[in-house]
Amino acid sequence: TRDQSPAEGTYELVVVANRLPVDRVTDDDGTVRWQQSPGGLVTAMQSVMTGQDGAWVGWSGDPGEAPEPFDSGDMHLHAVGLTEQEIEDHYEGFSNETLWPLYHDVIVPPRFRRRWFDGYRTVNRRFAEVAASLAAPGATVWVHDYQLQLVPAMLRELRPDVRIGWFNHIPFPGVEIFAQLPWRKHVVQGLLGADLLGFQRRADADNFLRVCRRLLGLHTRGGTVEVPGPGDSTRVVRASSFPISIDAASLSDLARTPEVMERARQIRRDLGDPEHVLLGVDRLDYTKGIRHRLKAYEELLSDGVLAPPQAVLVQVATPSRERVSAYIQLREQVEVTVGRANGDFGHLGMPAIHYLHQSYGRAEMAAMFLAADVMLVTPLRDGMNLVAKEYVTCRHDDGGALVLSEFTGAAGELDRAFICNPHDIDGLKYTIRHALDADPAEKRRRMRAMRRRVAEYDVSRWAGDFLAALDAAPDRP
Ligand code: ADQ
Repeated sequence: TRDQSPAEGTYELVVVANRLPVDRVTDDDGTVRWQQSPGGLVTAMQSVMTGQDGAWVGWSGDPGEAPEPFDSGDMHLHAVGLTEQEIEDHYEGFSNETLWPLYHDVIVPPRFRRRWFDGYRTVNRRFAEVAASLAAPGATVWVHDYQLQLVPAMLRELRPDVRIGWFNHIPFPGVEIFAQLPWRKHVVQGLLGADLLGFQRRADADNFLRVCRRLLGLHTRGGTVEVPGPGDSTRVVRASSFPISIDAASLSDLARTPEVMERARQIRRDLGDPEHVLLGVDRLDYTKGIRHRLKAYEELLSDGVLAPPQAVLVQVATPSRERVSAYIQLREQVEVTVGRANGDFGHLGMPAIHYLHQSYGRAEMAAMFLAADVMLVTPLRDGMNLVAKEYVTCRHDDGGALVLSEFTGAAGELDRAFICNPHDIDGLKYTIRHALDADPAEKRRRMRAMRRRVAEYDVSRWAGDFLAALDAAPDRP
């Protein structure tokens, strides 16, 4: 029990993310309970929050008033309420129709609407206020992702005593692209409220530093930005890279269980015991290169290089952002392509492509990874891509082969994959064939090297490195 001003809380570590780490589920008998969300961020933070006095600020996922704060395990969970209109403006609008395409190389045109930015600012302020009310004096606050880029500066204004870190899960674009954003200065100034800005790749951090120089005329030196403060004072903000990872040990253990290994064999039998099983697993998102992958596969079928029943492609496409028009369009395009390929190249009981627009549990995903001879990870742009890391982690048999786009963050670490440029359809076809036909000993060597990398640099290393760097960030308050 320490002396506190009413504006201060008691939590030494506060995580601020778009979503809470739990989902509300309603059981058959109508009772409502909270269940841990499957996402990697939740697992990552659990390893650093265990035994800590930690709080998590996030949206519940439903419109309307926020549920009362509650405790879950070692964490205090504080929900932020969003109205229908705020979900439309802040989340679906500015976050997913403006920032998401802008930060992913404008694969689809970003839409700039003033009302959306107003909503973004209002919601960011609400998150900042809740975080400010929960943080203990001198606490550490870790803000996540592109939905909350204004929070660092808003929070610093309310609570200059806390350490503020922000991590970007998606790419940070080059200055020529970022410059399109009408509110570019607001966003950069929002971020510069932090002590440490974390990015997936060095290149993303460098893009941010260039934006600071070119658009705000700030001075940068050795990965830091000098931010003018009151009078002659300057604050120093560091921008570094921390490639996110997965809980490799627990996934590897899961993939070794007899149940998962038997399920993997069953999946191959269900597919008709083909010689080659190819697999894609993505959120149904235009950044993931699903159309390019299907195009290449369809051409391999029509060239007669691959044919069912010897070869099958399984494409799992998780439902995502289903109210945003670019996603509705993408779904139609993908489903037309799959339908055409099956119509042209399938046989009774033997489709060329098995398409699944569904979510699965971790064990089923691990079994699919174990069953796949070639994993196709072909995004046009991706901050990291955890599916690539999950695939190699499940391959304790050193089997399989990973085809990986050079435009993923993961390609920086998994450079022993079969690297491809998904825009180059001939090149992609060649790389898929190469991954199928390469010498098995060579494939095992590649797989071992990639598995080693992910096992060493796992998600708790990622979170630990970020928090250590935040603790050591240049300007202690
Ligand atoms: P995402 O764009 O969602 O993440 P990714 O990194 O691949 O992309 O993570 C997706 C996760 O969802 C994986 O753990 C995967 O196993 C799981 N998943 C996918 N389809 C599923 C299904 N049908 N059923 C069950 N689980 C499924 C964003 C960025 C990435 C960055 C991560 C983390 O876009 O670049 O790697 O955040 O920072």
